Amino acid sequence: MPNWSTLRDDFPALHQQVNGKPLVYLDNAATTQRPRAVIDALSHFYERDNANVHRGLHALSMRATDAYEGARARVAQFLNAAASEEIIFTRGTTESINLVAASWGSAHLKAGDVILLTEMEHHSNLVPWQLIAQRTGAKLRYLPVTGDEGLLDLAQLDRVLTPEVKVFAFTHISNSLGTINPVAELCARAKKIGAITVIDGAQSIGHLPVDVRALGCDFYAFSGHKMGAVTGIGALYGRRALLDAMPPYQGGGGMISSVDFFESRWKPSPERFEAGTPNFGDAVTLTAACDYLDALGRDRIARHDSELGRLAYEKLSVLPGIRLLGPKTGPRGGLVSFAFADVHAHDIVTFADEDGIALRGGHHCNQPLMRKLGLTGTTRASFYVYNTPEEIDVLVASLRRILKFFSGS
Ligand code: 7TS
Repeated sequence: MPNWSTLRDDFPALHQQVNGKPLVYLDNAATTQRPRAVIDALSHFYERDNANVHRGLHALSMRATDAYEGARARVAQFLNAAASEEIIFTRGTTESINLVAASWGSAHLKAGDVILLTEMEHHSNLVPWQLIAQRTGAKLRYLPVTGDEGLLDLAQLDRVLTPEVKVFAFTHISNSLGTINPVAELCARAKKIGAITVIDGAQSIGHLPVDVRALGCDFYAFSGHKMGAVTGIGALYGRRALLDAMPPYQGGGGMISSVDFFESRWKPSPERFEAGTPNFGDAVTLTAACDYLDALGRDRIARHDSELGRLAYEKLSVLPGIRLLGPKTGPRGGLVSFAFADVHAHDIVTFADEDGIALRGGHHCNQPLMRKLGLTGTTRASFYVYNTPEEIDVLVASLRRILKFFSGS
């Protein structure tokens, strides 16, 4: 049973030195570390249960199928979905959003329609919509971001959310600003004009309690590797009625009810959207990750991450010449993004690595937002359950050393 006081012991990768210093892992928005329970779940599956799912009548295939479908039920419960059939396994957030854009978009979008996004979207919630817009003739429109404070400009919502909008897709938590968006309100506003909503949950899934029915969204996309599960597995939640009316995204084995030489008929969701051998081995790690996070308590995780985000913002704000992005007050996720006029983000990341600190520097797949803010990129420190206030002090001391070096003093 995980326990907050011994939490770091659950994550083997944290216990190492980097460049002779204890690792300070602050790149959790890119990927989190995995708890032992997740690594064990993966080994256990391959050591005992490995066989292809939904095909065999032998014991291992049945165990593997139970583990795979068990993971689906666990994810449905984790998100408070109405049914397991509303969970489609994918490679992660990117594939989930591509699935909605390609499948729902090809069936419903046409010239004259509008796809509404926000200026803070990750390329994963931007490029798939550009692709379907090009194919269907629908137009893209953006809800603006206020500036460095990184809030959605809700005063503009009525102007952009017009009846031509058929889909409104937005991130729950910004990966480069730390903003927590009022997603339930955005869903309610979209519903009023009959638009469907897609939430990019890459940065919220492991950090906040997520209840898709309370949020009122139509789709919610996430990646397992950002919540302690392994890479290569994630999911798309979709409302049953919408999924049942969507065409397949890919064709192949497992998704058909019957096939003729010239045409085929599809199974309902979720099989319809899971052509080919699914990633059953990695799916079992979602069960272990959901169990781990629920045992810690997702409200408590949210408080912990948000407190670290705020503390980091405060402690970094005294550094000379720092430009901090994201909300100054109000809800903030567990990450902080910053820039210095005279020191490139890549230099900061490289120098911090000498102190054992893992950061990320660059545009964070938010190029249009960075351009709007007049930046080429930022340095980002992002936190998770195992990070501590002391690690923020290590970060601040390292940044002081780096600034001193670059100022030549
Ligand atoms: N959406 C958001 C908001 C993200 O932060 C990311 C990944 C994705 C989508 C894509 O997730 P994937 O698992 O399909 O790749 N964000 C980051 C990041 O901030 N640094 O590395 C990956």
